[in-house]
Amino acid sequence: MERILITGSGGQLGTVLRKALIDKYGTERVVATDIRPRTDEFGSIDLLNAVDRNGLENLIKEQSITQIYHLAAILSASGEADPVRTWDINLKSWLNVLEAARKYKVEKVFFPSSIAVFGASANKVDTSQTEYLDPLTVYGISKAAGEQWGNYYFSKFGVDVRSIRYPGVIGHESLPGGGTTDYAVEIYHKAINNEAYTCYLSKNTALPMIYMADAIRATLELMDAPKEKIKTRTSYNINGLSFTPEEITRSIKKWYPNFTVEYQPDFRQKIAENWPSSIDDTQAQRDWNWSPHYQLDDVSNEMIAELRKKQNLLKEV
Ligand code: AKB
Repeated sequence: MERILITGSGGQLGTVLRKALIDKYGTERVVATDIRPRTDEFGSIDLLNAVDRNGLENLIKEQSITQIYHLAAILSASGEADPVRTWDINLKSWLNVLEAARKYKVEKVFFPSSIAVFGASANKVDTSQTEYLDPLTVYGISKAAGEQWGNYYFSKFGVDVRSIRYPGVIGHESLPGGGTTDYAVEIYHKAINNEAYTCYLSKNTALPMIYMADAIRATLELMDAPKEKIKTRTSYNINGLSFTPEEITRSIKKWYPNFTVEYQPDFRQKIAENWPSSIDDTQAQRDWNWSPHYQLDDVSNEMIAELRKKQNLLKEV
């Protein structure tokens, strides 16, 4: 009988993963938590600060948790405003989760890593699974260290840790916050409101991205894969799609020919320039059959249709 704990349930990925896990396991088996508690049509998101080790352990014990999805984190751009706090939130909470998983014999633990683990030395095109990691941001450092801690708890204590290095995630269900790849969601919101967009990256900066439906499917497929198939216990590269701000603009113009974008690169440009432009995910393909379904025009098509639907519903209210 699975009992699932999610931390960071109110975040961009957490919002959608929570719904997917509720669909899979039922509301009563999913314990959703966040630093900002709230109640919605799917039930309650309870207050949990994952940095509070006792609070986390008590919840795991009381709720007989069998799987943890630890999504609570501060992302690359906002993390730079307070590096020490970012390290504490991203890494201390992860160590708390790993320790609790070891002590209370949690069956599986999911850790979201990121393309932010790569830095200046990495080959930028088709960056490989085993590329050297020299991250530039404190978020990237915390994810690179977090991957190693996951691997350590797996090899030393047998904790079944599974992890994905997410590219930038694009979805219509929730808003990103504080990332370098957020522009790829913001741009659709501007387009459907017939507004111009000012992009904080330069027009030729290619980054790896993934559509939300693919990101959720990857997470569930990895967590469902037989244990012996999981050969990488740090974190898996996964590929979705790659594009530049200019290319996404061109795609959006197929629906909104008058849409305009201005480029005013800020500090996030440097972060993006040190990340890969595309990802090699051969190992995820081989170990657990990963393959993405959405390419750029598929993403635009669905984002625009879904955001328009939401907009029309709001107008009706
Ligand atoms: C960010 O931009 O910080 C995140 C990520 C790529 O991990 N979306």
